[in-house]
Amino acid sequence: MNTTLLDNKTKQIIQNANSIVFFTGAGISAESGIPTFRGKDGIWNKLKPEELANFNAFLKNPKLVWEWYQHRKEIIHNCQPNPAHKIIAEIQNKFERVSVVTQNIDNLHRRAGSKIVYELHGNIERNYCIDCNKQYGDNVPLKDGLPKCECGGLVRPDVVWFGEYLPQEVFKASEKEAEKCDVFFIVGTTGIVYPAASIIYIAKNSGAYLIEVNTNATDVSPSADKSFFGKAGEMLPQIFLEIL
Ligand code: BJW
Ligand code: ZN
Repeated sequence: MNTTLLDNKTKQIIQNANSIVFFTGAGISAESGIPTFRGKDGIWNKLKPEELANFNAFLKNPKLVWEWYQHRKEIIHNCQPNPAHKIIAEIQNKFERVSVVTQNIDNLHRRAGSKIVYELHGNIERNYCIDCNKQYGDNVPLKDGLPKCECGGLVRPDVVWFGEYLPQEVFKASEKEAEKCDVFFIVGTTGIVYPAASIIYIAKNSGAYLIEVNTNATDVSPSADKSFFGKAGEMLPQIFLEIL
């Protein structure tokens, strides 16, 4: 059976868009095999965020937090971008501007080929020393299992933990993208973590057409102009199949 997903209005709005922003969360990488944070398969059903994703937890037990990130990095390295990441990269030449504002630290948008990617919560591939700020990639020296800089300071993942500021330039640039876009997709996020989620409402208040793609309804759903409930890896390719 040949069913269409898009109503005429949504189709036209997307077709006529100059600038499209994809605001993404853990759900977009779920079909790649990376666990989400919340929900029934979320990693935080088993591990408490306050025990791991904050600076005090790292200072208290750096080995545990470091090993948790190493474990997640290993999972990520064994995963590939899925059709949702790929279609976003594929359409970047079909519109004047396509940008990705992601809360994810997994690098999958770049690996899929997206060129304009704003990482609000950092990137698991990078690390830095908490004392001298020296940047590290994968080459972090370990001393007794602890990630130690040459200055003796602890090295931590370059991600944003609770209570920490988001990278200000990345955040400001994301706000600008949201302000000037025509269509704003919200894909695979609960939209409850701030200030990242505020970008959604900046887009809304600037007049963008909001389209949500999620397996479930979220706090964001009432603000969306259109919601598609289903897997991002199936919904996004289908949407753009009907557009292009
Ligand atoms: C699918 C799918 C499929 C599944 N297809 N869909 C009250 C108390 C304490 C703090 C606060 C408070 N109120 C506000 C705060 C601030 C706090 C906050 O927002 N907390 C809320 C949780 C309440 N925010 C902060 O602390 C931020 N900083 C800050 O505010 O700085 C100012 C400040 C400075 C100094 C002092 C005080 C304030 C920083 C937030 C950093 C968040 N960091 C994390 C960890 C990153 C590193 C890591 O990965 O380890 O970022 S937390 C985690 O949540 C991660 C994510 O990016 C983020 C968002 O999660 P996301 O992406 O939405 O994932 P899920 O799992 O929630 O949702 C997945 C969705 O996908 C679901 O909807 C599914 O249905 C869907 N789905 N499969 C489509 N196949
Ligand atoms: Zn150092």
